[in-house]
Amino acid sequence: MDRNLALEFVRVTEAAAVAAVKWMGRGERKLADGAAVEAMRSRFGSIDFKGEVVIGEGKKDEAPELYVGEKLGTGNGVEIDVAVDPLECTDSVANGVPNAITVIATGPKGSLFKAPDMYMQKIACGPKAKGAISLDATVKENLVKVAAKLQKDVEELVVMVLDRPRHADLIKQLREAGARVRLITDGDVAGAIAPSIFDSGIDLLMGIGASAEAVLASVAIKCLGGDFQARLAPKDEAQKEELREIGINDLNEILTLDDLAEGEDLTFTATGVIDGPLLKGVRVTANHCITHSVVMRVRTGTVRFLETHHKL
Ligand code: VTB
Repeated sequence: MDRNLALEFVRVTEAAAVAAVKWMGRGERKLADGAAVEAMRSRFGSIDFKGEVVIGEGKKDEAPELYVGEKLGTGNGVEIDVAVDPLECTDSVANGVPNAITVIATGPKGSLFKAPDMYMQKIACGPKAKGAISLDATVKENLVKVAAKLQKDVEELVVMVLDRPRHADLIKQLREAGARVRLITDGDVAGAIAPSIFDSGIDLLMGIGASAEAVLASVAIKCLGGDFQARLAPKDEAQKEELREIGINDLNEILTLDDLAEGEDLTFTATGVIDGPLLKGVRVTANHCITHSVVMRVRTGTVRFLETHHKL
């Protein structure tokens, strides 16, 4: 892939973040998301590439823009698959709470797992604990193994978990084992990447979140050298049927980083909307709007943090 393409995509996530932040704290999740989607889509249109959305706002009949199957770019240039979350954490923006980002991951045709929209069980750790996590192990076993790799006591571990009733038992098990829990209202893309950021203060992410977020996070975690596992968690028979239709019969299968994002020709681009473990949010000064973004390329392992001052 043209290596400048990843840098082109930062203009797209920046535009979406600037558009979304105008809705911060206004209690309007749909309008915040709509603004991000529109900004993202219009910016994609000016980039020379032949893209197709494989993870997006939903199916064609559910989403007018950035739907799965939508073609992106001018149509000239390389053919790539695109996963987007124009606004990860729409509720956080509506409520003015931390952790919202705009995010894009790309890869060659067929490289990104075309995740049906459903829950996944997830576990993520950083590079030093690579190999120590398993969705087949108990919560305690994971903590003990990760602590050993990090040369810490279990009591020192900090585990990020989405604040949801479905996680009551997980949180109980984490606390009983001695670990500390950091609850987040939304945002398990940044949450899953956080353990791979050396100074995030987060050692693990555990719990159940959305499948699209798992694919997006996996590209960044792969680039940063961390580890991640996911397992599809269909909520009913209809979702199980959806999986059978695309040839997934083994619901116990653990999906690894390579299953979710194959190969090396992968990029991850994100811009902060509201401060989180990965990125600072948008700041507006008298003359500028300042955005904070990250651009990663798996092939080279390059991670670029960009602070951009947009003249108002
Ligand atoms: C998570 C979180 C997202 O969805 O994946 C979550 O990272 C899972 O769904 O920010 P529930 O809200 O049903 O728990 C979000 O909260 C929203 O996409």
